[in-house]
Amino acid sequence: MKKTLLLTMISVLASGAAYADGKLNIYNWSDYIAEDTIANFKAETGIDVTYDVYDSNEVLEAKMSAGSSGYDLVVPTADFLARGRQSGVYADMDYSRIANAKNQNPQVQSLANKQMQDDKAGLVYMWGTTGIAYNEKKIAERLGDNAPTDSWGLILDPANAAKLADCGVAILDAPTDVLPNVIAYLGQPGDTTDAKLFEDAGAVLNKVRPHLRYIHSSQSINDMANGDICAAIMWSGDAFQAAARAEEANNGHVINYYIPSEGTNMWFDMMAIPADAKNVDNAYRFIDYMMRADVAANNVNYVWYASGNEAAEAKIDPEVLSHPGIYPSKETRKNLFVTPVYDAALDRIVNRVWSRFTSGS
Ligand code: N2P
Repeated sequence: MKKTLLLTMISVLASGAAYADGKLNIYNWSDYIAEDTIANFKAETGIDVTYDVYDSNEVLEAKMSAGSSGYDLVVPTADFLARGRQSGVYADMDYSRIANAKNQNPQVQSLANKQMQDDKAGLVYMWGTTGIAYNEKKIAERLGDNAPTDSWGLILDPANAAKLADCGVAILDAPTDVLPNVIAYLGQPGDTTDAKLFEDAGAVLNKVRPHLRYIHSSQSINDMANGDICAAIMWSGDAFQAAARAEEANNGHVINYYIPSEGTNMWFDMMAIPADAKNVDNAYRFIDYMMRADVAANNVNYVWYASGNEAAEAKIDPEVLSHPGIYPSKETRKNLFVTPVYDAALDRIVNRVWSRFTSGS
């Protein structure tokens, strides 16, 4: 009895740090944080972190709308956060509790706030674009010098998709990141809310559908790096992570990413606190930690997405900071649009068009 008590006391003391400050449950995008960030945070604070990942706003939204997710910190894209805020799923962000919020880039944050029409929803973690990643050699072999590696047409023109089918074409399973860009490809404004244009975009995708290897949002990083697919609609940083993995593996695959000249959406992923979060103090401690310039820079240097954090820039690799695909030039930014938050009626149409496309019916 005595011995058990002693042993219990010793183990409580030994793991004291881990229990003293409680828990924190995080739900973030896959491939979206440096490898050592969570371990460093645990070591510094003693907070016991559970870190889960998703690759779809729809999956996150379903979990959040159902309630009692158990998560204290999640990272929805701004349009999804805005809809969640309207239905009371997310708490107000109290910036007075985040000393390092001063590090935020005011322009980027205000673009996101403007999109959400809300300045208490959360802080931009990373932002990026949606574009096309491709395997230089495999595309040249199949499309020659005429490969339109500046256009959505590389994948959205069925004649091209058919020629690339054997080396593998993939599209993100992300309706709100794909449909607006198909609309831009059709020469229409990507920030439209016109239901008819979404139906038109669906028709374009349905023609390409037979030539696709898959529609998935996180599988393409490794597949592109290994040469198992050759062209994919991807998010910027994921494409660069694929390029980096191919380079590290020294497997001869050169992966490029471009922002199509017809334009693309610029999106913002937001650190947000669910209204029913149990470990709110720890969520704020984590956000404040993530907003430290050195921590934010370490994350960017690993994931190759642009940071919402301006103070981090001094510590970001010059190669990343000057990369036109990550921090687009003024010229390219002219082609970027921010989609409005869709209302329930348009959201239904978007989902209907999308499920017709993904199910191939
Ligand atoms: C990270 C994908 C995050 C971008 N792998 C989606 N907004």
